[in-house]
Amino acid sequence: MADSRDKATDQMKLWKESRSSQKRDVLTTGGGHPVGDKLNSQTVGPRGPLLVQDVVFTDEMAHFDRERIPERVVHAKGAGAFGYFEVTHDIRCYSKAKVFESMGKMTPIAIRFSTVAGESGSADTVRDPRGFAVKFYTEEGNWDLTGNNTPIFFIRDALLFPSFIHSQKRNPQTHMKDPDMVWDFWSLRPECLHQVSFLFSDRGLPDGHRHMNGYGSHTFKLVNAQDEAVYCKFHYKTDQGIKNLTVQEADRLSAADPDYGIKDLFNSIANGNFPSWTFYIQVMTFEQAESFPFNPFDLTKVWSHKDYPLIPVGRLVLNRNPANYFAEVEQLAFDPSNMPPGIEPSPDKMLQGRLFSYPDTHRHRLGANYLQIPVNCPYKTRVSNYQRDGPMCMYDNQGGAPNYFPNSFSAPETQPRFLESKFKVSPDVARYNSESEDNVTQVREFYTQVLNEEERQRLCENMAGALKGAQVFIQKRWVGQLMAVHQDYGNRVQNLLTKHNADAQKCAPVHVYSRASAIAAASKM
Ligand code: HDE
Repeated sequence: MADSRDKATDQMKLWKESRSSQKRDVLTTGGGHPVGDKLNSQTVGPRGPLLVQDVVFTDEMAHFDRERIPERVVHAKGAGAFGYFEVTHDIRCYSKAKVFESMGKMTPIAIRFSTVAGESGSADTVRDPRGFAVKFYTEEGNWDLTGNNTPIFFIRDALLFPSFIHSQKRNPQTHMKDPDMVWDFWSLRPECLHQVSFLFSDRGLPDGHRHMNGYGSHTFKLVNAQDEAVYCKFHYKTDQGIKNLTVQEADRLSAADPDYGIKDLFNSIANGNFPSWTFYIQVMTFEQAESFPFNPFDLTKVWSHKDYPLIPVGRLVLNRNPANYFAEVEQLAFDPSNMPPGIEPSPDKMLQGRLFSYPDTHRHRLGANYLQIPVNCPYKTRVSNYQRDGPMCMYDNQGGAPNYFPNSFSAPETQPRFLESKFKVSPDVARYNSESEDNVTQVREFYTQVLNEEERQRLCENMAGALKGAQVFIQKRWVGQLMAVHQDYGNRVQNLLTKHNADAQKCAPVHVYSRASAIAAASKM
């Protein structure tokens, strides 16, 4: 029986076998003092009480009391692994970034996959977008491509993100997931239509983390050695092939094997079956962006692959499991503002909002010196700056080097060749309303041209099955949004809902007490 266990399940056994010497280490306290007895606390007589002088006890308990750090406010459940990015095609005409510097160049990477709305202990196989974040450890600082498994997103203005996430997480009173909140928000913001349609299609339930694509999603800017810039999008396509779960299988796994995604990734790597993704870019010139039929920085829309073909760049390969989950995955901190020279942000309002949010959350979750944690540290370069001190400063704190700038003592200085590319802006500063910037054309194309008949039917069934939990006025508002996409889309979901609502009526209790009838009944008592 033991032979049929997989490597993730057998981790303890494999760890023991991997040790060069079978001799056991001496147990110590956190301070390194050898411990004589770890099973019995020091007490006055066999029945207690305990002694404050029992530092074996206090050292153990005080550390345990502080074991948890805040979980990520979104994307709390995840799996991580390490590997490399290899350049297979020359894109130096677009970007001077070191990571693309020469053919065959390999750059170490870390990747974390995640679900979005669930907590750290939630099931891996729920319908949710998947995070697909890649950290490249480059010689000019880390590059974090903190993407998802979809090329689009629910909203196009970062100001809405906290409310959007609140609506997807727990109700403030019941602490339960609340379909009214979920569908109320989506139906009030029609820019969600594209991402919600993607989410309720088959791709909303990927089969583990290896069988899905990743996307940088936003529009970025690439800058070459001549300081010429283009806009760009990043795509990483799975070499394992796309595989999705059926609703029934995903539900079964949620109960029977909630860590399905983590386990699949761990075992695949442990068995030497290294997952990989082919890495592409799409490129748009500034002139093309000027005459583009819609806002090229709108994260709720894609760029046509026909007009802006995928250009191959390289491949991402994962070949090492984390040696310790907390150290290397829980503390792994991605930040879209981690961009080395040659890669820059576009004006995308969502990307701009993220440039602030991520390092801000890391300072709260991991502390001001989170960039000194080994898995986050830009170890391919040497950090030289004027930042000093702060909690958990782990290195030499830059020793005796001056801690102010400018100075006269040969301490690090700025170099003009690393200046960001220049760009012109002219419009007025204002709060521009982006709610109705064509929310339907690309969704209509997705519904009528990307999906086949069976896929359309499954999308409508999945959507109606979730939407039925919301109040009828919210259902109606959402169906109204679908009608604006395509009558068939709206009608199908409405018909399925009508059936669900009628079935619910049949099952409803005969006496439904309203607040008024309850008060009337009470007054008769
Ligand atoms: Fe995130 N997001 N996000 N997000 N996101 C976080 O950062 C945020 C968005 C994504 O494996 C948080 O470290 C804002 C788009 C991934 O550790 C937080 C906005 C995309 C991960 C945060 C977005 C993502 C996060 C929570 C709107 C795909 C997990 C903990 C402007 C392109 C990374 C953390 C990992 C995590 C903020 C929208 C992907 C709070 C404000 C769009 C893959 O900072």
